[in-house]
Amino acid sequence: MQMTMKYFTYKGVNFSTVSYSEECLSFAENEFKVLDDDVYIVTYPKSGTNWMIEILSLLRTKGDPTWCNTVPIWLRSPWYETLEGQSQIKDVIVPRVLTSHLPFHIFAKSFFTSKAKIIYILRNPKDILVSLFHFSKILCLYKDPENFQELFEDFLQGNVLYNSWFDHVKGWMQMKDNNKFFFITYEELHEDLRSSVVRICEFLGKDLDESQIDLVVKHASFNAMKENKMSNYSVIPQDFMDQTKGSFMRKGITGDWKNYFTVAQNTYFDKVYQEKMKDLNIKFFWEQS
Ligand code: PPS
Repeated sequence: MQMTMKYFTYKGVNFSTVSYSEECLSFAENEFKVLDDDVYIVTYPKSGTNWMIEILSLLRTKGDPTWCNTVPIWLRSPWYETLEGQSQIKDVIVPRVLTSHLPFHIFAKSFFTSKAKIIYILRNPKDILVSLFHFSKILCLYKDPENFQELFEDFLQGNVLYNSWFDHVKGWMQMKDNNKFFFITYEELHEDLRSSVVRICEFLGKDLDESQIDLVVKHASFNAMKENKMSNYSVIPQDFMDQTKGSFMRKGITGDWKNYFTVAQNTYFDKVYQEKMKDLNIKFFWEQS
């Protein structure tokens, strides 16, 4: 039976009543204590969050997959703003790698006076929309849209969990010149995972040799993660994520939007994109062709 999921807003941002409360969001914003050696993976949903968790897990073990193969991905790097995440954090190995989908304006205040680092991942929003369309059918947090057009409109209006992709990106890009902040696109990871891993190591000050980097690349591949039951969400309860209706590790490709968008939808999306992003002086990977 499909239940109608209820959203509530915290400081103008949509959250689901499953996994979030006013109190846990206020705690995440105002009281959560960021540690100087923390690393945060921050993303708009469906941008490659779990891919980065896997990469950073493997960097910690210098390419040895044992930890990734034995501990669920969400326990290795919990979402610090969720109810579940806040109870899991006490068991996280230090130095902590934590995850968040929060927009810039409600991120942990203590981050800004700490030495902690952020890795922000971006992805072509057209592919995010397609990924989200499928994910909405399997994760209980989301309203399941009637059809693609309904989600298409909601996405462009920011009438979705975590609100507008445009606002998320523009908010976080205020940090782009800060040396505690590193951003990379899903498309760059996809095109050249090895050199992306090398750049991530440089940002984090990690010193892995060539063969260790090769192991990270091997075990963070789409197929390796899809096969790894600790990373493919097959061990999560079905009433939370129902993978009989689709896979979390769905396709892992770039440009899948071309299989979903009509010509009219694409033209409209581009128009909204250009209008919303016109003041941001960055050309992203997917805009270059
Ligand atoms: S979530 O639910 O917001 O945390 O989702 P997120 O992890 O950000 O994004 C899920 C999409 O990332 C794809 N993915 C990968 N692609 C390539 N390689 C690897 N290793 C990989 N791991 C995850 C995953 O398949 C989702 O994208 P789609 O387009 O749906 O396949």
